[in-house]
Amino acid sequence: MAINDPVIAAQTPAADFTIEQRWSQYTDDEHAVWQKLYEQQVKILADRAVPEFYTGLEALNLNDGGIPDFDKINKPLFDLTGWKVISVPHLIPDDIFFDHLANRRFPAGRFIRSRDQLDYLQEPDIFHDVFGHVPLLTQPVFANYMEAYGKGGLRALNYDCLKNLARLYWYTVEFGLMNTKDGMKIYGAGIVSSRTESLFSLDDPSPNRIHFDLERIMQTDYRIDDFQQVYFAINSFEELLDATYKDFGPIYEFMSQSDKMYAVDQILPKDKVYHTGTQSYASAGGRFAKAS
Ligand code: HBI
Ligand code: FE
Repeated sequence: MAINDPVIAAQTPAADFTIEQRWSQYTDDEHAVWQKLYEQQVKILADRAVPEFYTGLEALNLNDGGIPDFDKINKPLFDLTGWKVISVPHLIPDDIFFDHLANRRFPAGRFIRSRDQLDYLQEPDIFHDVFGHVPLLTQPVFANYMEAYGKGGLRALNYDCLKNLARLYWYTVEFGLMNTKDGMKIYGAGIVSSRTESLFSLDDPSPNRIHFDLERIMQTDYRIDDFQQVYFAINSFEELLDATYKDFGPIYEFMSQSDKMYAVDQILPKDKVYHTGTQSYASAGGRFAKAS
């Protein structure tokens, strides 16, 4: 459950798990936490994120001094790609989540992390969701991918292939990298909203960096408690969208028969490898490593 946010606690979510944002009820300190995270993250990111990310930040004016008012940012966002941001109290059931994405509604947590959680939190707060995910929803091809993902998710429910689809989301929407004319850049929300992983994902010799392969990714395990041990890179958002336009049916058929899974640090003979990681970070215990 999200940290004690009284405005969430005062509401009963609707059937689709939405609540009101009630922007006027954020405290000055909550706005200050957003501003601190925003300034820190934009500084750390410098030019490490894809250009479309910064275009989105500007288009939605997310640097307006505090927590964005969804009623305000939904106007330019809807005009650009037909998406809008809705408020939810916490992680919501997969089927409801997919249905929102399939209808161009992005569920964002209403709460913001506390000052003693600035660096790491498990559950997506408004900074992870709105700073991390929403700017790229202004990019038409990525906006189409997110809708296609939602529709694919609804289908996956019928094949019991949810875990495969969750992996695709994880290694693209959350932790994806992209090859650009200026080198490898970040587009995944989980990275752009993380002070430390923004550096680790591109610079550290530890993780593997491999080219995007949809079916391979759908069978690759992932970690939710620490930096990724593998990152997958695309050449463009068009490549990502094209990969989801083919009929997932046969893929689901095949995967629902086999529960084959590749380990997070595994490299396959067919992989197009950009960097073979040392895995030194993970093998030293990662963020749980004893201070030596
Ligand atoms: N709910 N609010 C919220 N935000 C998410 O990012 C989210 C979710 N429910 C399920 C989910 N993500 C993942 O399981 C996706 O891979 C489907
Ligand atoms: Fe996320």
